Amino acid sequence: MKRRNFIKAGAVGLASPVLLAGNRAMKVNTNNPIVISTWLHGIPANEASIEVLKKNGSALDAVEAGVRVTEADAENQSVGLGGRPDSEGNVTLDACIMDSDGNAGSVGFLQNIKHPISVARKVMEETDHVMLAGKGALKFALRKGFKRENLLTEASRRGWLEWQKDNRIKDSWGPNDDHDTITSLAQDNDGNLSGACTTSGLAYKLHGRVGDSPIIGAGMYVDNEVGAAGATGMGELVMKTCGSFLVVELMRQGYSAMEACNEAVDRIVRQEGGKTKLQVGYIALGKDGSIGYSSIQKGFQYALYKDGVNKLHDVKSIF
Ligand code: SD4
Repeated sequence: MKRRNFIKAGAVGLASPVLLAGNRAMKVNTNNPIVISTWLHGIPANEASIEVLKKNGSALDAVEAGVRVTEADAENQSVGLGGRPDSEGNVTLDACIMDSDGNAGSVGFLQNIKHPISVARKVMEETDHVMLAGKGALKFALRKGFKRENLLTEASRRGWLEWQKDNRIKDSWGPNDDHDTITSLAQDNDGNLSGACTTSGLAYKLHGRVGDSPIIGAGMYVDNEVGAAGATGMGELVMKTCGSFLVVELMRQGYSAMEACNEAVDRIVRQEGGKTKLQVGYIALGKDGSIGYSSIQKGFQYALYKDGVNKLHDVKSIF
């Protein structure tokens, strides 16, 4: 553990290490790996993460392995291969990753690469930058050995053609519910936290639109002293409230993971004038192993692996 403000378990005679986060002591959850991911596809993603964690792997390796399962799933139409295209028929992907040392990498508006999360990790580990976008991100990925692929499946192409019939003439790129980003947060045996977020973004978005998912602090954020948080849903609302950073920072100020998620959702609703038809969901994982979740609308689900069980849970929405 790198941080200086860890009090070693032995030194204070406690069963778990204790960390000073801000001005309060927080018990650190160790030797009890946890993974929390958004939506139903979080279940198989968590399985892959667990394999890593059971072998004493890092939270970083775990979240990457987990979301890669979703990215590679052609049936899943909101992440990676098979993602729904933008209004012009291009599958454009956003992803970010963050480790327990505060390192971060991300890619936005990346095309033709099935695993944007792994490109984001390369940005984090092999460059001095945090974010690469568009053609530059693609060029970087190809240079790093990623394969150029067509990501538009027949099912997603057909959906896009259908959408065009009804919406193109109306210039309506508006919100729709056909989007389910995966955000995954993990804590490893050492108690370290990491997170990953990857998506094809809003279906039929304007060409060039980038959402919250590749933006550190919006789509996902990790502060290894306090906790981690991630978002799904209408990215514009998340970006305008720095959502994931807000959740983690509230935890630093003493909110529980749950209270922090609720407040971040509430913040959006207040910013929207007290009501909205749009959906945003948050998940959070505290350094002490606590979890939080909240969403504006009903329907949001999260997959939690804890104490040896990997299970899907429904979230009670605020509306
Ligand atoms: C976006 N937040 O691009 C993503 C979409 C999403 O569940 O999360 N869908 O705005």
